[in-house]
Amino acid sequence: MSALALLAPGPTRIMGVVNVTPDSFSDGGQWFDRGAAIARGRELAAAGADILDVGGESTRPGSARPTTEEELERTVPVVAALAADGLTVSIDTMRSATARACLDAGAAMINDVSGGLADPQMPGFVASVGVPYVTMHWRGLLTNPDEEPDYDDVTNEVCRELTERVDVLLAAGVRAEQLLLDPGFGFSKNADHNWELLADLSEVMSLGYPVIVGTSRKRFLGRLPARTGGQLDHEAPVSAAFDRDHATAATSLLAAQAGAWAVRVHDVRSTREALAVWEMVSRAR
Ligand code: PMM
Repeated sequence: MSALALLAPGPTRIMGVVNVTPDSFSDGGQWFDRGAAIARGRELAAAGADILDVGGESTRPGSARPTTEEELERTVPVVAALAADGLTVSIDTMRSATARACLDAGAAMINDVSGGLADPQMPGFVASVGVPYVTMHWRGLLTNPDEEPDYDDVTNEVCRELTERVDVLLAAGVRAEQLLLDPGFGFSKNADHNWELLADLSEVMSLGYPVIVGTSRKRFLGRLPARTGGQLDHEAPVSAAFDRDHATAATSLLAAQAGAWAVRVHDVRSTREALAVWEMVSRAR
């Protein structure tokens, strides 16, 4: 199968997250041990993940970046073990050196949250290897979690900035068929921005590339209106990351209905079941 056959149209794929990090947003430290990370990847595949997204660097605001050596040590053995099982593996990295080593170890695609901005070698490297490449909307490394992002119209600006990245990548020789876009939920966006983007996903789809949506366990899902004593309470407490899987299944279903190529989630089963409900309703029609 050619590397790009992965991008053929079809039902929304589920990308299961395998964070081999001590400090990720929502599952920091849980799968940091190599054996635990491999076991987690197998567990997500058994739960119905189509792709496993292995990452060795946390994108949490203010977290210290690992060295390339540390990132390689975390990711390469996990990618190699999961790929050897015949599973489809994506490498979540901003570094071309890590992407190269993980492709050599059996990864089938590259997921770059910086859209090629963090490593100037990345666009040329992606052109040379020809594999699918996720270009996420990114406005730089976040140092301060409380910094207020600034947009006049978040969807327009995300689409415009993604288009600028696409132009840079195409100019570097990347083929359009390799590209996937991701609006980057939670990256330099406050809760209102994230909800607006989710409402406007069709505009991101209309850019003409397969789209990945990663809302899983993100902070904006932790503050939902609750019903207390029959009243809607808009100041409901923020729930812990692990409590956000129900909301994630709902946002992932909305993303799938808007035409997302894939949804990136930590808890595969809840999203798999939400998508299966839609599938059954579609069949019944
Ligand atoms: N989010 C995180 C990490 N990688 N990749 C893509 N393509 N899209 C995302 O939204 C995204 C990502 C941060 O989440 P995590 O550290 O909790 O996995």
